[in-house]
Amino acid sequence: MSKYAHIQTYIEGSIAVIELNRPHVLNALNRQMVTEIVKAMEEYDRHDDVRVMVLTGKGRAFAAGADIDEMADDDSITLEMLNQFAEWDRLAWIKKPMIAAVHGFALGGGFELALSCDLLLASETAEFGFPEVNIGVMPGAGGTQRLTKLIGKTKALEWLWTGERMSAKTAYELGIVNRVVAPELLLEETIKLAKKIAQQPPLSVRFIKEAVHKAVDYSLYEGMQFERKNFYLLFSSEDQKEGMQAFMEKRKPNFKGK
Ligand code: CO8
Repeated sequence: MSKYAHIQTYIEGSIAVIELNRPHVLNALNRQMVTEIVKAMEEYDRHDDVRVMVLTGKGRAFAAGADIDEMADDDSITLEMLNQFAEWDRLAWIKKPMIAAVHGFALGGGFELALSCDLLLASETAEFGFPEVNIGVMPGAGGTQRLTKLIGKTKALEWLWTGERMSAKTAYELGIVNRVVAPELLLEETIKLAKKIAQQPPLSVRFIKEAVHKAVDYSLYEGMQFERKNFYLLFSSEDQKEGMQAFMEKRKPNFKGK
């Protein structure tokens, strides 16, 4: 029996798959579900067999946002005391690659969850948006920040103010989505990409992720200093010796993540 109530998880080779599992409400994210997602990802981040994580939704949506029924009666003080978004912050500390495989709706908190991942594959049926404005609120788990950093202020404001939904094609054109694929191929294509990344030397993958994330927040100078430290650090790894030796011996490298 699964140890989680609202998600399902499994490991396939070196890939961990986390499925949002409240399909009757389009995977609306209640608080327990968010706790479970963060817990599962943190566990897989420390799991020796896992190199890449894939996040997807069961049923006809990725996630249609925060659970409106659960939060409808909340007041500001309750939210402040719950401090639930502190949990979302922990997603930013996950070191391994996270790929979102999105089909159907990715709205509000669902879109924020997808944006918290490093890469995003979308099915042709995917629809993204921040409809919070339509119900008198606004994104609270990073949406205004992550979307703006990705597509710029002018475009982000229009989507956030109108609350309109964007197609997978538009999301691709805006640079939010890595690839758009046929619905029946979404998970297969995502796992294929995950496996490709999983074959790369894990320490390089990890330090590249760290450095790229710094590029979003740091100045160019600070980012380059950070990158350089990670570059130097990789020369303490067995995989650097193995990778370069294998190149010189014209054979395939065998990376161990050490
Ligand atoms: N919360 C609770 N229940 C939901 C939600 C939701 N966000 N979205 C859908 N459901 C439920 C519906 O109530 C319905 O349940 P029932 O069958 O019992 O009536 C079931 O899912 C199916 O939905 P619909 O019948 O409405 O399906 P449609 O295909 O007609 O419409 C839509 C799909 C367009 C997605 C529609 O359901 C909708 O507009 N949903 C709400 C979208 C929304 O406003 N999302 C933003 C929520 S606010 C938010 O995310 C704030 C983020 C803050 C941080 C995150 C913290 C976790």
